[in-house]
Amino acid sequence: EPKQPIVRGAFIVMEGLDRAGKTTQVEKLANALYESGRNVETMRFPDRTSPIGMMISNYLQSKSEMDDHVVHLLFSANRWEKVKHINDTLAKGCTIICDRYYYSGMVYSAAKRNPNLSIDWARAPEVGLPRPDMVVFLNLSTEEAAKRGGFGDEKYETSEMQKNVRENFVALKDIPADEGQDLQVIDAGGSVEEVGKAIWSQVVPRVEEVEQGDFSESST
Ligand code: 2DT
Repeated sequence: EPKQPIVRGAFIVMEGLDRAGKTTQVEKLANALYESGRNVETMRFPDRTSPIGMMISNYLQSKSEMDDHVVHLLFSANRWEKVKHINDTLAKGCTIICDRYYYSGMVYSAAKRNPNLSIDWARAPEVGLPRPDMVVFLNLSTEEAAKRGGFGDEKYETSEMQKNVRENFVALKDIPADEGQDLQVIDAGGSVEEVGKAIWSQVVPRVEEVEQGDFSESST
């Protein structure tokens, strides 16, 4: 029996706390989807390869200083410059697995606890971006995160920032807009294999639904 043509690819986002294994799991999931016969592309934000992305990267490496609002808007612009590519890729039936998206955008900027940079302010420039079909949130306890070793040396890799980021991700659940509801929480405390299996069992049914046309064309 011929397979039905795919309506569009699914847009799957992986979010989570630092050291939760996000990047490893993005690769693992993309490989498994590819082996199941699908077209798949991985993306990550920030995309440090564009001129805007290079400005962000310099900031994260403390090679430049920027106002909190300015860098927030650059992170957002770094997503907007990819919108056409995202839409074209999904339209040709290719699934996208994306390492971080605007959930990180809101949560990290607000974690700076700048009194003039609320989570609502942070959300505004993200409004209208393509809405993911599923967001996998890799959750990691503070204790488990500590066991996985120290911080790197980029700007946000401090225990104060990480604590605030965790609190903000939890608080997303209470935002009346749908951010919190988008997040499918998966415990990242297990082995790479265990976490990979948990992700796979959540993601595949959603990818199949989207391929068959069961999605709403929505934006943030
Ligand atoms: P990576 O370590 O994943 O390269 O991220 N961040 C990310 C923000 O502050 N805002 C955003 O919009 C995004 C996508 C998270 C580098 C750091 O950038 C943070 C960690």
